[in-house]
Amino acid sequence: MKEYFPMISKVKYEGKGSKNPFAFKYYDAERIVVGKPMKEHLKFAMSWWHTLCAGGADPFGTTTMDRSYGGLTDPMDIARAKVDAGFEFMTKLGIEYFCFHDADIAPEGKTFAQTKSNLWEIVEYIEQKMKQTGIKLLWGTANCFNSPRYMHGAGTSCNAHSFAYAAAQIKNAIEATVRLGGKGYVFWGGREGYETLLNTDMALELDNMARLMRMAVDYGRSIGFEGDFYIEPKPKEPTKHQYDFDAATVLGFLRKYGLDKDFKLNIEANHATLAGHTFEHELTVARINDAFGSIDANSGDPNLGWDTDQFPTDVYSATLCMLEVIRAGGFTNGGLNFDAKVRRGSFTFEDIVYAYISGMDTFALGLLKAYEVIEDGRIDEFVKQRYISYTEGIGKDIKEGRASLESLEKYILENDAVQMQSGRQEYLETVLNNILFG
Ligand code: XLS
Ligand code: CA
Ligand code: CA
Repeated sequence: MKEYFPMISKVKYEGKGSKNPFAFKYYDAERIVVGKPMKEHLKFAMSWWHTLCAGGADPFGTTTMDRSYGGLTDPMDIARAKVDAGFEFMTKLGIEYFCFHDADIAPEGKTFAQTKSNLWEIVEYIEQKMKQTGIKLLWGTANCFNSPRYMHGAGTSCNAHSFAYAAAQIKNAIEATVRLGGKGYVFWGGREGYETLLNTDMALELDNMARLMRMAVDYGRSIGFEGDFYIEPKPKEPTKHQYDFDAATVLGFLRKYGLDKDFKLNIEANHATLAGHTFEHELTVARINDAFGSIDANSGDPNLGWDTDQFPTDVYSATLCMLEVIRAGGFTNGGLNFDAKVRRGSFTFEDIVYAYISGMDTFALGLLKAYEVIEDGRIDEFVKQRYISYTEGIGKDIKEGRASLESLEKYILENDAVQMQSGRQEYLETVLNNILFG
């Protein structure tokens, strides 16, 4: 069989002293870290779209990356070659999961019936490869944002025919996910937002989006899907205002429509920063609301205001992310999907290998450092002490629901000299640097 990544055989862990660009410096898959192998803490996944499909096109220029897989022209031949290349890549890197959109794995046909048969032909081929390699599906999704039929949205379209088309696509994408044993199904609302309120019935659009999600849950559960449905928040791009703005907004939506039992959140780093939050803020909001599900690991660029989907290399951010994952009890159905693409100028297959090695090493180091932060204990202890006033007296009464405005006024009349304590932010930042670089 044709080899697409001849520059690597099995990528191994060689330790931080290694200068081999095709070796892991921190990711040691089988190393036991606090009771389980690193690979189980991290559950790395390959994104089919960025890794096997994206050609480097941007609004100002054409593709730079050859994704013809050796000059193939027939879309179904290309789709099969992507399966071969993808499984070769994951096997060599030791990546045990992947994620896909329907449109990434199989080409659209002239009719929906043709699209459906293309999809199922490739699903069967993927299924064989999964059996041979033991690689698993993390989550599946439907691409309901690319086609002109979704120019006004999919679930939130003003056009019921577009809504119905999205429903048909989602039905098949859920079936494919179930058939491939996926434990997650993602809704990312690419076109689910608006450009101007002058032409928008926001109430109907949101009700309809919830209706589509309810249909997905009902259908998924009826065919045996026991995993999690996810919403992936993002504030803008492609629409000016996307309905799933951030984790807090999504939680409000899910609760309003009674979808919170079936849905969790898929948090993407770059989307968090576009919403004006940190990655760890969004993860914390998900965790404290029992909605932590899965992660799209990538990063944006502080100098650019759009979704650059870069490979994550920031160990500081990865550490704070992994701290949240640990606090959430680790991944259950979710994992760490590299929703990341190489830069337009990094156009060779070799660059994809470097990118994944770098992303995996970054999160492996982040995992180790997060446990060091916990073991060190200074940060957690500081936070505990900071809220100590709620463990006794009036604070305990507040926390346990025994206080009222009257009882607190009485207390203040007798004790009106409030003593404050420092938040010690600079000290804590030094502690973190000390653990990361000390
Ligand atoms: C785009 C999103 C998308 C989702 C899946 O910004 O990140 O790729 O993860 O549809
Ligand atoms: Ca994503
Ligand atoms: Ca993104």
